[in-house]
Amino acid sequence: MLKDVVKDSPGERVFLLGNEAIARGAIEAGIDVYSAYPGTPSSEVVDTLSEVCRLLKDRMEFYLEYSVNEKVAFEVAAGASMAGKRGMCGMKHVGVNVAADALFSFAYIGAKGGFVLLSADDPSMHSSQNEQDNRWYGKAAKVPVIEPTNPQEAKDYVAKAFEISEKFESPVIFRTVTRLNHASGVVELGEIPEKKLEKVDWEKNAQQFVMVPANARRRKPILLEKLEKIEKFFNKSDLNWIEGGDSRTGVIASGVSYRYAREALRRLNSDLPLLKLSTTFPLPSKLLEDFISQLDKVAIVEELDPFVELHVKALAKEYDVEIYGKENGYFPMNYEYNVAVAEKGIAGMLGKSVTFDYDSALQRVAETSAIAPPRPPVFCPGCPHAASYYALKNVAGDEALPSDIGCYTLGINKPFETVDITLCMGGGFGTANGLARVVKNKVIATAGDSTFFHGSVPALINAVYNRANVVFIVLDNSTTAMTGHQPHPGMDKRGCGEMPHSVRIEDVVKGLGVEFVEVVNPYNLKRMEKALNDALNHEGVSVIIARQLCAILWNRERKKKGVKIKPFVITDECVKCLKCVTSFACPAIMYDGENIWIDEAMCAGCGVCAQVCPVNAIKSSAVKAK
Ligand SMILES: Cc1ncc(C[n+]2csc(CCOP(=O)(O)OP(=O)(O)O)c2C)c(N)n1
Ligand code: SF4
Ligand code: SF4
Repeated sequence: MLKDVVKDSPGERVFLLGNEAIARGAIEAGIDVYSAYPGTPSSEVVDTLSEVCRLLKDRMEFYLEYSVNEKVAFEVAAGASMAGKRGMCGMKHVGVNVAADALFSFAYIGAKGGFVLLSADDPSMHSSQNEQDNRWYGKAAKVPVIEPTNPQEAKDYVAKAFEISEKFESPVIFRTVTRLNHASGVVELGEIPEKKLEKVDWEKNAQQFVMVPANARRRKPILLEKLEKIEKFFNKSDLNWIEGGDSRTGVIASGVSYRYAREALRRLNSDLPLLKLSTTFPLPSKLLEDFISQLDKVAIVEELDPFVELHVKALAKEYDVEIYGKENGYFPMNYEYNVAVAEKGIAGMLGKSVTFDYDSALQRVAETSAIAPPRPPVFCPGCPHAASYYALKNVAGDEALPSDIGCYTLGINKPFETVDITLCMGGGFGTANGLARVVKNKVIATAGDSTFFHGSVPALINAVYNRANVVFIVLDNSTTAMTGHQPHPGMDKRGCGEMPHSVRIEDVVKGLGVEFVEVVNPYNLKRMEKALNDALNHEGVSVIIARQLCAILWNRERKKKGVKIKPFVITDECVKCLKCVTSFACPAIMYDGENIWIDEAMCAGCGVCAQVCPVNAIKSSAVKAK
């Protein structure tokens, strides 16, 4: 809880979420700058620090911002580091793809003040479009990677990451996974430093900071030298250790898989030597060699790719040790691990049976899930995106409908089916550019407001410049809803509570020279449909900004102001045609096969269903009461 994150009582043990522990680690490390673009499972770190930034202003001053995207977030923290300050940035795994251009060159430049990049990976894709193993980014960009294995380490290792970054003048990737970000555990608190965010004089050093080829060529050997030194350091680092007994059979486990492997060994009543790895790049070859040289058999437990396994295989050529990993089928290549996965693989190596019939248990879970009513995610009652999609569905024929990532991706589902493509953030407007050149159909692309700022603007510029014939709809609910309602440049909020200068989407669009720009409230279905028809008749780029506050925030806002939400009701005039259920499907509208009614506790009072009803049977309770 937030109160524990800011608690000034070193030594006290508190219960923290993994992401809160990382936030506390950043405080104890005395960060100067934290920048982030939200994304599950990383978001609670920036959201927590955004509160902390205000609460600890007088004790531990730092600058926090929600950046427009991950690349900018990376560059904000890198800028601070180049000035000698401690900079940290946070993002989900795919965010690192966005920031990668800056990451690769910053590795050459190197960190002056400590620099830590939090990469929150999502094995099993709980909330992601893919499953990628960002340890490869360390190897590809030549940047050290450290991985905590529980909430205590999640806190403690932030400061260690900064120390490593400063000692070797290198950015450090702090790689976590969902099971750690969203797990809770007991964490012993350290000290909160007393510091002000004091500005320093900028020290020019073009040879280091300006990556023209001549300088980059000079920096490359320096980078390689650093890696060698870091590897030597990691060989002796207290982030890694060996535990367990003496045996010619052992286990290597990295990141959270160490915790699964440990528990699996306990269940198997086996005291095998276990090498815990938290420095996954550069891998500590000496430590690994010393370990495997004593073994006949070794199991490697790591989620996702065979990252450690491939390295150990290369080392093992010198030794007579059999490797039990992913490549010979003892451990899976995909999805997140758990104790069962670890136990099965280790038991397989030992030729033992598992201690519990995991397969039957999983079978029972599957059978039970199959009889539970399906609960697909749905738009909230009153969601403005649902209204936009209803209008779009009414107007659209066979148009191609590329979309993007946000709450509005739910338009993939019935009854809307208005999402034909979701690639990556910004990819909706981007793919629209390509489709417009090769499909006979008109192209209507949708993107949320946060997504617009994040990655859609260059694609919009591209469409204007190349004269594409496309309709772009910005589904502007005035927030980044999907990841927890974080601020973005279009909003009147900033990370640390300061007054923002918000950027109006229509100003951006008009400034780019788009001739057709309309701002519409999608709750007004007729106006939304008219805007869509007009846009479809327009030759060239047209932009509709469908603006209505996210219903969750609208409800909160009204509650705060003491404004009573007036629900809608279905009157006796209802002819049970069920149009509101089958073609709009607001979750506040209930139908039990016989009766149809609106749940007044759920209804947001948006009035869209009243416009959907063909016989005007749905009315506001405010009107009905008169
Ligand atoms: C590169 C990348 N960064 C972050 C995310 C996480 N993410 C998914 S949707 C989204 C933004 C959604 O906001 P918006 O576009 O305004 O749509 P809303 O959810 O408000 O409807 C974010 C940050 C992601 N999927 N990819
Ligand atoms: S959180 Fe807001 S934007 Fe997302 S589905 Fe609910 S109402 Fe719509
Ligand atoms: S007014 Fe109608 S559409 Fe809007 S939230 Fe209530 S039931 Fe749903």
